[in-house]
Amino acid sequence: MLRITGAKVIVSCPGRNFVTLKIETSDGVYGLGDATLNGRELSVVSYLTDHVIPCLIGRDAHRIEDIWQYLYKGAYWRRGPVTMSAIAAVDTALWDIKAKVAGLPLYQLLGGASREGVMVYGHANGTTIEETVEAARRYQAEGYKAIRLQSGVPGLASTYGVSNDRYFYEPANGNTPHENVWSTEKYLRSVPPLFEAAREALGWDVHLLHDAHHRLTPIEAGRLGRELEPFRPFWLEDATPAENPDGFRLIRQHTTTPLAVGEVFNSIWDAKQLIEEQLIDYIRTTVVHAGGITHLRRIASFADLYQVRTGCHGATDLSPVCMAAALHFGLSVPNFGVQEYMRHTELTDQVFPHAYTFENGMMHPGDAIGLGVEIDEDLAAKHEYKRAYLPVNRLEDGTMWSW
Ligand code: GCO
Ligand code: MG
Repeated sequence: MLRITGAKVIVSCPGRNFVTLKIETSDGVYGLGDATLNGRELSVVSYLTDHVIPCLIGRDAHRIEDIWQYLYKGAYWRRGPVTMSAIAAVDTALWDIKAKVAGLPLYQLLGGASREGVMVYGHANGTTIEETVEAARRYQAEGYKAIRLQSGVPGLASTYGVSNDRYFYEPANGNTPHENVWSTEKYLRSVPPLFEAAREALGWDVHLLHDAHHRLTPIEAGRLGRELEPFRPFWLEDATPAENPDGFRLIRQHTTTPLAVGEVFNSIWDAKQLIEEQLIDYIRTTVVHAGGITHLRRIASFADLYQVRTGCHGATDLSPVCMAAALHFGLSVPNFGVQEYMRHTELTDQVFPHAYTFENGMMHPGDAIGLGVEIDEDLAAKHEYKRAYLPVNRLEDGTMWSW
């Protein structure tokens, strides 16, 4: 038995907030798990410190599945982003520990490599089509095989996915939530010309992606998907809010553009109908928000029955600990599709030194034992938590809308 002797939650803001769980064991091996829930970080800190950690001390760190079930079923109150992020952090840290004890990189415990590397997509954005296409050219020159395109919408002051910095996009930045203005009509006019210009400039040997960020109705999404078909997008993401999965059936009736969804899902139950009715092509659940490696593997196995592939969320609010876990998962899982990769800042990478690498559009988790990611606790302690909210959206007449 490998006893869990301690666990602590490390909150740090090296440019943005991250919550990291560190679990320690009787033989000195420790493991890390990401528990960051953007804009709601301290709820997970409290859930872990006040409720989860007291139940962990003394348990056998090797019993990953049993601990997962204990935390999931044992809470009585099931699912939800706070609970599932906390469970995810425990699960990730326990896999890190098990792999370290085995003396293997984690992916070897998950069945070994199913491919040579993990294809990632980067984010090209700009305030105009020309700027976005220019940014995409730079990604292509850096070897990216898949690029997400987000461009400013004429007539709107700010747009999701568009930042001043060409490399880093960080939406969480207000001490209170920023209010953005949204117009679906203006947006819908702006996307097809972006894809047309991008295909002309970049050719056909690169995958192009787009995120509608939950803002369309199903019929609007159907139209956008259909208008993008000539440009062969890799996927249209979060076309419509997914609380009502039936909406995706309506989108499917109108377009063959592949659909991706699920970055805000936290369990297999959120995805079940979408997967078994083949209403989506890519499932975007990721390690930190969907119950860790254990639960993500369950979702992927289920999705594989329906030829749905993985496309894990990988924005900057998922820490390098989550990124490492996602890469071990992505390298090993049979039905891998693509992995999102938004680079972290240099300071974040200093706080979380890691073994994973990027080369020629592909990433690899590296062959360090465990997850292959560390935390520099002294440096982390120098960067205190700073409250930061995601923005909210209103229509031009003031009506609240999905951001
Ligand atoms: C993406 C996502 C992010 C989210 C962010 C929220 O596709 O990368 O939509 O940009 O908005 O992760 O915390
Ligand atoms: Mg998204």
